[in-house]
Amino acid sequence: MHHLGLTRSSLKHDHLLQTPDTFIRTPLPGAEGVEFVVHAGPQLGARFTQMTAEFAAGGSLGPAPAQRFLYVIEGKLELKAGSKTHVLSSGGFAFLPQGTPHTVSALTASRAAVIEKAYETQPGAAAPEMVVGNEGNIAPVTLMGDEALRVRSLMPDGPPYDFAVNTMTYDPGAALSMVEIHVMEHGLLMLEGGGIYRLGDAWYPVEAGDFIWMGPYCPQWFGALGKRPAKYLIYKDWRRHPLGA
Ligand code: UGY
Ligand code: MN
Repeated sequence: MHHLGLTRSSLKHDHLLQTPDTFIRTPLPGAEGVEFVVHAGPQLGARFTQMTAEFAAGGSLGPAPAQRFLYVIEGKLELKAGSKTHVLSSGGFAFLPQGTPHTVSALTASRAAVIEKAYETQPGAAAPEMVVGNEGNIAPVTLMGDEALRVRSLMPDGPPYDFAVNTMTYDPGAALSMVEIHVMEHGLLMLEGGGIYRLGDAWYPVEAGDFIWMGPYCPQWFGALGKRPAKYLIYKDWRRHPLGA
C-alpha cells in the first residue's frame, strides 16, 4: 500500500522521526541470519549507531566495531563472553565494553535494539565493565518526583561510562514537566503505547515501533496519550566534556 506518498516519518536538521512504514532492511558485515534497520549513524549526524536487529532463529551478530549495548525486544538471544553464557529474553540487556570478545546468537526468532558508540576515554577513570541484566530487576526512579513518570537506568553511572540507556514509562496523561534543550543527543525507540512528541518546532503523534533521533539542543517534550502506559528506550551520550577533553 503506497498511501499516496504520505507517512508520519519526518527528517529535519535536528531530528528524525522514523516510522515502521519507512523502514528498509539491510545486511551488515559479519552477521548471518539477521536483517538490520539502521535508525541512526554518522550519516545522519549522530555520534553513535542505533539499529533494530531482526534475527531468524540461529542468526548471529558480527563483531562490534565499538562499545555495544543490546536490549531484547522479543525472542531469546544467547550471549557468550569470556567463559560465561547468558540467555537474554524480553527486557534483557547487555553492555559490552569496546574490544570485548563475544558472540550473540538467536535461540528463537528475535528482535533487539543494538546501540554502538566509539568509547571516549576519560583520564583517571577505570575501564568500563561488562553488564548483563533484565529491566524487570531494575528499581524505577520517579522523574522530578512525578510518580506517573518512571525511569529505569540500564547502564551503571560513573566516570568509566560515556553513555546512558534508560527506559521511561509514562502513565496515561503523564508528560515531561518541561521542554528540554540539552547538549546530549538521543536515540529513542517507542516500546509501548503512544502520545505526542514535540521535536524542534513540530508536534508528532508517535506509537510503539517508532524511532526518534534527537540531535544536540533539539527542543523535546513528550506527553502520553491513550489508556495504557507509554514506554520508550532512550540513549544519551553522558559524562563527557563537549570539547572531548
Ligand atoms: O534523559 C533525558 O534527557 C530525557 N528526559 N529526555 C527525553 O525523555 N526526551
Ligand atoms: Mn532529553
